[in-house]
Amino acid sequence: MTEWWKQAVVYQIYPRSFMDANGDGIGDIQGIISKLDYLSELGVDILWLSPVYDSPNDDNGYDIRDYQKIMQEFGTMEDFDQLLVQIHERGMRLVMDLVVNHTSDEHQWFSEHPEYYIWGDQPNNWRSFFSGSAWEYDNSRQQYYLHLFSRKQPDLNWENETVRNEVYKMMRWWLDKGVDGFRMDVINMISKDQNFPDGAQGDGTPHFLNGPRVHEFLQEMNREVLADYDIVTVGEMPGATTEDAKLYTGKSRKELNMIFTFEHMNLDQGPTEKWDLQPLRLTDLKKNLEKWQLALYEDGWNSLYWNNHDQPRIVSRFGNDGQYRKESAKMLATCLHFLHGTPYIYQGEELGMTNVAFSSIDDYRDIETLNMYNEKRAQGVPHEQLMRAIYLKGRDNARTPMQWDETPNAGFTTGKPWISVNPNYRDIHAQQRHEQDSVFSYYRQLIALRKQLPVITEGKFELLHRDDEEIFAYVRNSADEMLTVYCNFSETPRELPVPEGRVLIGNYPAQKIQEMVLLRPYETVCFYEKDER
Ligand code: ISL
Ligand code: CA
Repeated sequence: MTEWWKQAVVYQIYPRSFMDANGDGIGDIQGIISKLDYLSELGVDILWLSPVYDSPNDDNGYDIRDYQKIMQEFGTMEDFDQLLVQIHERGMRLVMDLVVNHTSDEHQWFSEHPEYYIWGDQPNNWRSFFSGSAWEYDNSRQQYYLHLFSRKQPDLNWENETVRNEVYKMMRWWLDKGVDGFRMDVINMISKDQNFPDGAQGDGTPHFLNGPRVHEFLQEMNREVLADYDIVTVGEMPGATTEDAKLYTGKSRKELNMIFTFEHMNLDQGPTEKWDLQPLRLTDLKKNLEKWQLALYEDGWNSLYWNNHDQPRIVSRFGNDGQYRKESAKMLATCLHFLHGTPYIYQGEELGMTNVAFSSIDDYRDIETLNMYNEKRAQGVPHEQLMRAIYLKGRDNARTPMQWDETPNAGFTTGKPWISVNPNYRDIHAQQRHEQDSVFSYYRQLIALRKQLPVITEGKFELLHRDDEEIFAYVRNSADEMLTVYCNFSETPRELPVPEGRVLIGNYPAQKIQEMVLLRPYETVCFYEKDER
């Protein structure tokens, strides 16, 4: 089987916020179908859909009630089948979200097969990712069940072989339908230390991240399911190191194709939690990405991302969403897309969409944000301080509706959207695709270049100017090609030596290069050379 996913670019759709076709304010499958031509125009190869399964939506579909039914608000299984055909007709592929660390408490399994879940007579001190204890008391059973996320997301007991076989059967059902792979939600949390020891300050993660049997389970899943299909797999893995990543993605290990690391996403937070804010130091980002680039070069594979439905918008985070919004959006895209690995684009990133700052907490919808706010308010933390953290880090930054045009509600819906649109939609929207110098057109070029120049997929990475706090510069080298990437992460103009080759792409009008390359605020410029021997 060819490793087609190595030359591919993935586009993530968060269906609830992508496009509403029937005016009820909620994105849906027909809405996605209506935008497939837009996605082909962008040039992406793989669409990853956040969950579209039947769910009571305590965590927007990451709490699944029925794995083989489509969420009513999103449409029907006929709509889904039509979507799959339409995607394939355009030469694209479809990756489904696989959420099997937990189900909804409304899944039939929870009432009919309690032994599929994790029970204890006494809770330990683990805290849930969504605030409060990770254990909930069940009156009828007179025991506590484990939920690493919301209390409506009980964790499945992967020690139980029947659970594993049920999951594998369900996966085969989707693959036999023709889907092209899975993004596996928190898949490195499925094996818990069976002694369930307390964690320091309630942090249970050392006892369930990359747990004792996780590799055994993934190898079994590979044998039982994945190996029979020509698909792509990516595991979402908070707390996975490069050493873990080699084990999860090394070829001979027969587990997954790639994983999502969180290390680069955690660099602008303090040691305790994501709400503990800290400015990014560019050298930390560079050194971290360098570590991943080098560790997975020979064996294993990187996924590359700045954004997803859980992260704030990158242009507001590592860029400048004011005066230099377009420049910094393009610069960040370049920096990421020319690394070694498979790039992921999150809906709206290709437009340079930004964070949002709603004035009232009532405008927020995310369970993580709301639980955190309520818990910390009760502890006496001031409202303003919490709102500041939410503006910078809250997950709803990524979940405001996709901005299609300048008509009311950004053309996302004719009704009342389930979450308000970002008020900047009149300036930032998808009609920019008709403009040559737009962020969209720039992403399209980056994606097209990946198909033309093998060095982008294959070249070896080397970091330049490693201690510079403003410039991210690197080279990609293969036997006969060389690509040099210069990125200015600051507003300060800088000069760098002229590399070999011709200018391949940049985000400012071409400069006349003499002694040095000038890097204006958030400028990126890349040089390419091919040895024609
Ligand atoms: O979002 C986070 C930090 O803000 C993480 O703690 C996040 O919850 C974690 O990365 C797991 O994410 C995945 O599983 C969750 C779901 O809420 C997320 O949307 C999903 O991406 C539970 O299924
Ligand atoms: Ca709808």
